[in-house]
Amino acid sequence: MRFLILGLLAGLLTETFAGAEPPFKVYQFDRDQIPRIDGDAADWTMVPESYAIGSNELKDTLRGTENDPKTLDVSVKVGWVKGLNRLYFLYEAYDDYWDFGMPGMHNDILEVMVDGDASGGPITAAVDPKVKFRSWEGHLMQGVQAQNYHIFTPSVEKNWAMVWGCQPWALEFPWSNAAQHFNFKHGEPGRYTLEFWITPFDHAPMEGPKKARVSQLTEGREIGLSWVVLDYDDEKAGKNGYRSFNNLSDQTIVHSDADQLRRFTLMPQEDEALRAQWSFSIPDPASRRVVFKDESTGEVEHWLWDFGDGTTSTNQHPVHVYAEGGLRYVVSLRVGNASASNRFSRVWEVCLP
Ligand SMILES: [Ca+2]
Ligand SMILES: [Ca+2]
Ligand SMILES: [Ca+2]
Repeated sequence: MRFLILGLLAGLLTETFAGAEPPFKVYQFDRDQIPRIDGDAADWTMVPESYAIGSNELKDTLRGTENDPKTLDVSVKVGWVKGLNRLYFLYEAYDDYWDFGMPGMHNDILEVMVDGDASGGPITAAVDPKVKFRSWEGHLMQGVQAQNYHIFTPSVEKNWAMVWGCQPWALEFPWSNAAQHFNFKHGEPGRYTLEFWITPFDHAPMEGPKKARVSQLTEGREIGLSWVVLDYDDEKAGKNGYRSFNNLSDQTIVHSDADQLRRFTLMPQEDEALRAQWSFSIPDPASRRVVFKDESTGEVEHWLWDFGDGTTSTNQHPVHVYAEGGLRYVVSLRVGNASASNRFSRVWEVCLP
């Protein structure tokens, strides 16, 4: 009995501890700074080093060993863009033996698992005792509510990744895109750069993207995400012959179980510039009542709305009733603080009967 209680307590403590780990950060790119997927990392230099996740965070959970940067040294940065449901990645790696001479799974691999709504649960059938792993039923559930990408690093004479499940369409544009840069040959040491984006799905069935539900990425939200670097260093080692299993999670089963993913926060922009922005709605056109919503960014201290009918407001989110109908209102919002100001207008968008 005492052992049972101790066991339960240890379980609780472990769970609390895992849950208490601070989340990693996903960098928010401005919409005019979206990375170009070309294998050139120059458009990531603005991302602070506090966003980089290095080899020191990885452990070989199969062998219980620390990563040796002389044989493999990697860095990953993850980004997002408000309004796009995509996760952007920059993967920079040194390997003393790049292994990509075979057409199948034997290849240096970055394995990325993503659970866009952080629901947890199975990624593959390996964790569901009700479903036979190598069965058609198992195949149809894999990758549906959280996805696992085996990304071939480098990919030569094969598709850029394998998505472990029934949704190979997720490897196609515009659901994903990838570009790599390297100049080593098979078996050589060297540096490798990969840029890619993937789309996280709450539901990604075999039927294809029309039946899929894309995860909605919003500022401040936490997602489930993790990766494992499978370091193959010799083609003679054969199937599953990787030298190390470099895991960002402390659980090997993370490849199949979204409960074991790390938490990542979709961050607001760093040092956000002062920029006026707003939206509006007209719930009942006949009343000519317009609901304005301030969406400006930066340190706003004051607002000045010009409704285009000769009236103004200094409220942040004003509601304005137009005396006359019209199709040609120009509405603007000027925002400001002690050192800067910015204006944003919408021309002939507010239309009333
Ligand atoms: Ca680029
Ligand atoms: Ca999910
Ligand atoms: Ca290798």
